[in-house]
Amino acid sequence: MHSLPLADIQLTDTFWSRWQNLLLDVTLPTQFTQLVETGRLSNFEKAAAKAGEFEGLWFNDSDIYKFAEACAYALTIREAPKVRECLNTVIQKIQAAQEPDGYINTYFQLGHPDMKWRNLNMMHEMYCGGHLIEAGVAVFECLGDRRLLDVSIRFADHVASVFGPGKRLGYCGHEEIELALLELSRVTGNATYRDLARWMVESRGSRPSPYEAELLDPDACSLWPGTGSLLVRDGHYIGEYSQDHAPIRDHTQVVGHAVRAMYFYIAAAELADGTSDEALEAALVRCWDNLTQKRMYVTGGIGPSASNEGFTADYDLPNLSAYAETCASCGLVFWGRKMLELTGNSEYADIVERALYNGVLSGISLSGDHYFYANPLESRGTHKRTPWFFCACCPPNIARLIGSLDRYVASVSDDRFYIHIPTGFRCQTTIADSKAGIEVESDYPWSGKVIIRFKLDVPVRFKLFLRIPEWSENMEVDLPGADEPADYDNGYAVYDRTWAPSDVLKVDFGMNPVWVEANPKVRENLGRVALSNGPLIYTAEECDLGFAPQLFAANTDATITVGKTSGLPGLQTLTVEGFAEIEDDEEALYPSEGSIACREVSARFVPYYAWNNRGANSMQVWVRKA
Ligand code: FUB
Ligand code: ZN
Repeated sequence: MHSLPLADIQLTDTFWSRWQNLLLDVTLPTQFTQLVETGRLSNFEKAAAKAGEFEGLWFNDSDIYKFAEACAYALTIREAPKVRECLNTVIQKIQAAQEPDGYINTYFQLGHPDMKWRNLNMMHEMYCGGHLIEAGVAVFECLGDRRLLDVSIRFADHVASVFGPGKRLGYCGHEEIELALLELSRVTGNATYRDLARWMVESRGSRPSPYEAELLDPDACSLWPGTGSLLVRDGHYIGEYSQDHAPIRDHTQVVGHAVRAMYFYIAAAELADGTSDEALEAALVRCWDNLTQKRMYVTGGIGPSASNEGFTADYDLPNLSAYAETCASCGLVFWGRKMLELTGNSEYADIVERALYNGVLSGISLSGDHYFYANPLESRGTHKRTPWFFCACCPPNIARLIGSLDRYVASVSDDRFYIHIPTGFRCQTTIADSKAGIEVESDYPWSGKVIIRFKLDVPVRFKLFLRIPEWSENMEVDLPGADEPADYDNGYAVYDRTWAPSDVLKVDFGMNPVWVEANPKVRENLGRVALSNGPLIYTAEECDLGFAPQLFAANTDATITVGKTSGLPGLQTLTVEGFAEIEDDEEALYPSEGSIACREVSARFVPYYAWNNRGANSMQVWVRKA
């Protein structure tokens, strides 16, 4: 199965179209201002002029590329002259900065021209180049503009002239180029890029690692003095930080830097797709299962630790100190889509949905111009979204994901049409060699009621695969004229029939608020519960409760009421019953048991993604159970 080209599908629901409109009107214009004001764009001007000092972090070029990619996607949603102008400016600056041999990386061009490709593990040259390629492909496919694609091809050819079988053994410490080369190969039809990507994926983890030599090279290490600290343990090279600990087929767990790991596995899944490489697919499934069954927050956040921006141990999921980088959840969504395409199994779509509606979306403010880098599940009031970061990987990552959301809701394959996320959309595509229009009307994620309308010129026989969400306990279907029940396949309800031109399928997934518990091995959450409703995880904020949510204990037997709050228009809230300790300034530090007074309270919970939009205040996802 594959996603529809972005031009063939439009999100029409009030939930995501709001984010996509914000993307065009607020998010991208304000990001462009940041790219200019922080010197990211002028680094390209300086590189073109071969004069001036590089400003910022050594991988800042990637922010420009991800921004360009997001603009390309956004412009398929609708025309926006300001965004088109920003994109055009960016493309021109990139073109001008590329060296005649195809090399482009303004950090090295401006400050270290003699040190190119010397510290592959930490210096991100191929990582930045990978984002360039993704942008080149997006601008070409979405807008028919080849300029960045040509820059990308020249860069990829340059990389292929230095690295590869019979040449130098080397691959980037931060994966990204592998998946980008695969995209480039798909678009250009040039198998060289695919072969290079495969070689990079397969070479990682072999011994000796090319990074071991880099660690012995003082000049290479001087580029980033912390290079060894993340790769070496007890004096031995480990490589986990960069997933260089073992060859891919021997991977059993997700380790190291979370974003690196996600991008690596995306490429590996793409390589496994369409082949019968069972060992590769098995390794991917093992790592996915380890991640989603033992190392993922209930929000779809991943990578609990700030020190390596990544993974620690099974069930280690601290709430207050959770790193759960926005980029890592974006990466999980990207990888989940590839696993879904590889296996056809709805459990991947379940995780994509979980991450999208929770851990990813919390990364951006409701106003579309403030961001979280880390996405904790508890706050004592010290967290606050900001308009930008010195290390600003997350804002353009979430922008490119919001711009390309349409890729995650539906897919097509020969005589099958898949609906993975039943948000409102309309599309025009070809199914079973016939033109088909399909429209979904829903109020997702606020309601599980969905209407699917078929717009066909003539009756067409095809299979509709409708994902049954993991949270749906009681699905009701109304399909006039259908006398046979649906088949079930890999978590999808399958309707195999000749569809009439104006058929209508109505579904109610039965969305109800539910309390969930964590595996007791997640020690942090013992005796705690989290509130969910359909795809959304809810959270308690002090501004709703009038007291810190840490004082609250939920009565999980009591009725939960669906409502609204004027502070967060358009959102559904859930009001639950429970108890709260009364804080008393006179109370001793250690009073005798039973002497702290409690009162019965109602507590309004809001969707997790929407927390921290009414000022900084205490927040808690996993509340105590009364
Ligand atoms: O290193 C490039 C990006 O910056 C990573 O993906 C993020 O984790 C941040 O370190
Ligand atoms: Zn990030």
